[in-house]
Amino acid sequence: MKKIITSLLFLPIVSQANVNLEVQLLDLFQSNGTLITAGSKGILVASTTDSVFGQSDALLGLNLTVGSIFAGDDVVVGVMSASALDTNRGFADSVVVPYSGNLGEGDKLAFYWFPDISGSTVVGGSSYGFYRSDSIDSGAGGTVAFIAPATGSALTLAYYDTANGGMATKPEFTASLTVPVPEPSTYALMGLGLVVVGLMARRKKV
Ligand SMILES: [Ca+2]
Repeated sequence: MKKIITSLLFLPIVSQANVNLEVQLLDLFQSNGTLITAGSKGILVASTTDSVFGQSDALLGLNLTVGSIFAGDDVVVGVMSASALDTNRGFADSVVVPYSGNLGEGDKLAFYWFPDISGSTVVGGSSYGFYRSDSIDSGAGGTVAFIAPATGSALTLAYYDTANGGMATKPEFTASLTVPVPEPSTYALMGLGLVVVGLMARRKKV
């Protein structure tokens, strides 16, 4: 009983374990160098146990919703749609991130954008861009890092390309990476896996 009361007392503190992350990434480009279209998707991701972010086929099939996990420990903490911002095009949104489990202060953050995707799943053949920095002049004054801030605080990640007075160059802001299309052998393996799971489920029933 004492334990339950103690946990109840701690509940309000847990609910305050939020951070506000404001993202302003202006002038992001498609793989062909033209500006991204309005409505294309971007995600803010936290790597919760290591400093490595999943790339390439780790993104295949990823659901672009808050809480999705890929590459073992990378968690989607914000989902955004690109919009027209003055004469630029990019992402401007603020997200509230509750810290819990492995997700917390000091986690590295990164931003991915998917110019070809307007739905909610990453499919093979999609191009994407990846951006993060541990120390860069945002163009808005001061140096900011893509690192999850202390509980209860706010962080603005405002990054512009050099054309807008920022420090990011066009190649950094271009979706030059590609999610590979799964090979037929991968599908075969996946099918085999399903058959095995099906057989195991069947055996359990008997
Ligand atoms: Ca990771």
